[in-house]
Amino acid sequence: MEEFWRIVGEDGRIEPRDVMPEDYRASLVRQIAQHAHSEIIGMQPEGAWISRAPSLRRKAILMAKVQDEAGHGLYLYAAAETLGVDRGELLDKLHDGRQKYSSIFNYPTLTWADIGTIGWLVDGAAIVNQVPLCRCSYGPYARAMVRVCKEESFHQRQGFEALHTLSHGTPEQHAMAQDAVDRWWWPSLMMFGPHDAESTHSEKSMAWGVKRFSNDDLRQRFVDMTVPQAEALGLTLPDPDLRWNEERGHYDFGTIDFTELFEVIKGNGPCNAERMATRRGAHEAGAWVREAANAYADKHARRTA
Ligand code: FAQ
Repeated sequence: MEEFWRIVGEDGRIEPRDVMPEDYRASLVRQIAQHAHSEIIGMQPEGAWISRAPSLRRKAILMAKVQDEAGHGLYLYAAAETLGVDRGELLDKLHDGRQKYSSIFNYPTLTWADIGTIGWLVDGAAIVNQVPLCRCSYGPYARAMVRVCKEESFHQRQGFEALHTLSHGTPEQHAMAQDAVDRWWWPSLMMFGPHDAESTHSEKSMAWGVKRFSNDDLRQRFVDMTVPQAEALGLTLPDPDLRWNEERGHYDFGTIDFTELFEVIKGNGPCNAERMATRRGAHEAGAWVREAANAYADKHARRTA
């Protein structure tokens, strides 16, 4: 294992054929699978608005964004497979609840403004969390993150632009934008996970060079980045305790209700049941595609043999 620690110590990359501790491998499978599942479940809240987008331009943009999320899921399942697991097995674990996906996708998208808000806040939080992962110690995960982050960055800007249009539209449109931000702000802060003191995996993940910054540090970075953007949008963030702290050089913010996060993770969020039912249904409806792809691969393998 000396070689593993040497590479990690020198900020190098661990590659699939390198020797690695079993708990490093298992923890990466857990995190990458959870990340992949989040990408494909994350298609649902926005997908629900493709047929209701307010213009052809907005519809084309949203379709492209949702397809990007599917692509991110594919890179991530492929990265997980380099650790010796099979994506079919990972999907089975998602479907029977043994693996998780991000809490954020268990909230409903009630109006068109939710779509702009997801782009702005949810993709914004995802970028803050994922940019450091481009330098994580596991090569295939780090490389997948580079492209994912570039695409998320575009998603974030399109969300900001959509929300800016609403915020500067009629009073009703402005109110719709404000309502969406009021509902998505706190769940977005929860995406970064529990407080550092309650984060079970952080210590090991940091030692392994998987995590570069703690949950609370990234959450603070997100708040600091987002407050001026809210001002530019002409919208307020629903936190009376949010204020610049000159001494710390950061924004202070109110107390996060982590009971809500843990309830959502346990399956008790507003849309958990619906998201899982839709996911299982899509998997069953796609069985013929997997059968056809396998038959095609077998035919080619026989021909080559
Ligand atoms: N939701 O010890 P920690 C996207 C669990 S972005 C659910 O701190 P860790 C893009 C955690 O698994 C969203 N579960 O864990 C997009 C652990 O449970 P376990 C996806 C959560 O791993 C945008 C327990 O709590 N991004 O999809 C959450 O060190 C728009 C203790 O927590 C990623 O997955 C949560 N929010 O840190 C798509 C990024 N937080 O396994 C569509 C990669 C914590 O012990 C539309 N992942 N838990 O039972 C990470 O960076 C980390 O895994 C964290 C959690 C930071 C999420």
